[in-house]
Amino acid sequence: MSTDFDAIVVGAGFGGLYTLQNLRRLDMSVKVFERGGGVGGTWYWNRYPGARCDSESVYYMFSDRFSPQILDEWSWTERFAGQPEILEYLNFVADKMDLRRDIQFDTAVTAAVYDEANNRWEVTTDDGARTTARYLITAVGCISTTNLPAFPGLESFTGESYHTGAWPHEPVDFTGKRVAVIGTGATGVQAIPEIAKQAAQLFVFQRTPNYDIPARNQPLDPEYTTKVKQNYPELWEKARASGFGLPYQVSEGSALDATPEERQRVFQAAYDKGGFYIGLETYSDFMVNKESNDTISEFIRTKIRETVHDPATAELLAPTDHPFFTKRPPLETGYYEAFNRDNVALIDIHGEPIESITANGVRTPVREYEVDAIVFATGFDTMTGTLFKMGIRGRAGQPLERKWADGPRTYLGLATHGFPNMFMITGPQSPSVLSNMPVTIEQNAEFIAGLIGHMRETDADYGEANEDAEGRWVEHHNELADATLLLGTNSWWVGANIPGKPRTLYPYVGGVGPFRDICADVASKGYEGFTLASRTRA
Ligand code: N01
Repeated sequence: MSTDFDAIVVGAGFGGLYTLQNLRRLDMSVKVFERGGGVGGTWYWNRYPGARCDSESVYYMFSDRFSPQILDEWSWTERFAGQPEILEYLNFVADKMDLRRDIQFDTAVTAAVYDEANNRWEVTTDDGARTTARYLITAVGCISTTNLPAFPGLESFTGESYHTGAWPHEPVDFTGKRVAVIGTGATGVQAIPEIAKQAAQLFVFQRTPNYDIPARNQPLDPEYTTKVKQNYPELWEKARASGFGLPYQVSEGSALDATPEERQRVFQAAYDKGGFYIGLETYSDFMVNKESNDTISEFIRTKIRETVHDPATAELLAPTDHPFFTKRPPLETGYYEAFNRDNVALIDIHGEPIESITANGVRTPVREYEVDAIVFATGFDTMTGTLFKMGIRGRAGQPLERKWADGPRTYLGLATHGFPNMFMITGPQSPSVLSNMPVTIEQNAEFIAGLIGHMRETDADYGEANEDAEGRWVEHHNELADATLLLGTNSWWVGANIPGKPRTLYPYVGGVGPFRDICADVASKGYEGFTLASRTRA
């Protein structure tokens, strides 16, 4: 078996699968390493009850660029697909395109070292094997390293414990059990209503309330799906040119230009439509204008107060410490209604901090909450966590985590100076998590394949982002970030959920369409900002 390839790709989720296909189109030999036992990435690991996509399923898939046949053959059953259906889709894609033969499952990368003398990457995996390749492409996802906070006594708990991001493959039955859920981000918000239906008693530990928006999920009408399929060419173009990778009708105006009555009507219509329409199709300045943001924040708070019967619980669930959309707003299905059930109680960690995890449950200054199971919905070390775990060493043995000690430094989020021939899918400082991921992933993978194809055509085998181009990108990225309200809110978008992590905006806020235009411009100028050369000794 060969241990030397043209390219090594890490990860077999949306990003890895599309990258593999694009590199095959260049006739390259490719090896994909995947930590999980199957394809799917996020959708392989996140099997918690209620796990569902927050992008509308008809747009959360590969476009015709991957395979017109797959686009035509696959039909979703729900407006927002559940985890099992998305995993089924990715398996369908892998089978149809015969992708598995290049993927080694159950294999984690433990080191990836650039060998300067030979201009190759040497990758070590947890089976002890060493594999080399000219190119290293990381498609490790943005939200793939779980965060389990170091609660005192964590190890002493004798009941069942789960992290939503590493859920067992068999369904977990909470029927008749006392359960604690810690965390109320997008994941907790999806899991809580489902667990509440089974558990005898559910204690929800909340640190920060979110502005949760109703998803309004429903079965998809086949007629609607057919219509979407007929319009796909136009819809994909619109999504690619848009701010968030979705073909929505984005408003240009400020909420402050509307009368209160007009605003109420616009908000209500988008709220009734469900999903992210309320953030994307109403007014355009929520991320940059606090006063405008106050109007929508209050609208959602009012909805929370109207839904939750107990006024004290409603007040705890209504966020007042940050503006709407400065943290990722979760989509909810029956989340607020769950708190109207007799078996569900909300514990505000600010008023009643978690002192420790005990053998029997969770202890606060008020009491010990005895439970049979604890579900940690405590999120992830996003954007950089997985990259840092891979032992990536660039020129002169420089560790990636040392280069990025004060925050990521990238060129277009796709490459970083000092790490030649290494490219990233949805890396920090690219639109990534501020977009509908498949649209962004396609753009990233196509840019990288285009760059490698160009190098091969021009007999270059060494491609590195220049330091000055990187510096200008970081400056541009930060300038845009500074103009928003995002840095003022504690969220994982700015690394605030992980103690000691540099506080900076990790995803690029300039929008999917403008980012695509910038990349196209870079490519049209012979990949301006990259040093492309022939370095390999004969
Ligand atoms: O993680 P989170 P998540 N003590 O970091 C709390 C995506 N996603 O897994 O807000 C007590 O958002 C933490 O509190 P706070 C989506 O992009 C996508 O829910 O930091 N609590 C928070 O409540 C999402 O944003 C889909 O104050 C602690 C929670 O744990 C991202 O995944 C579906 C704590 C963590 O929330 C991550 O969501 C679901 C501590 N020490 C998720 N530490 C799709 O649609 C943390 N918390 C594709």
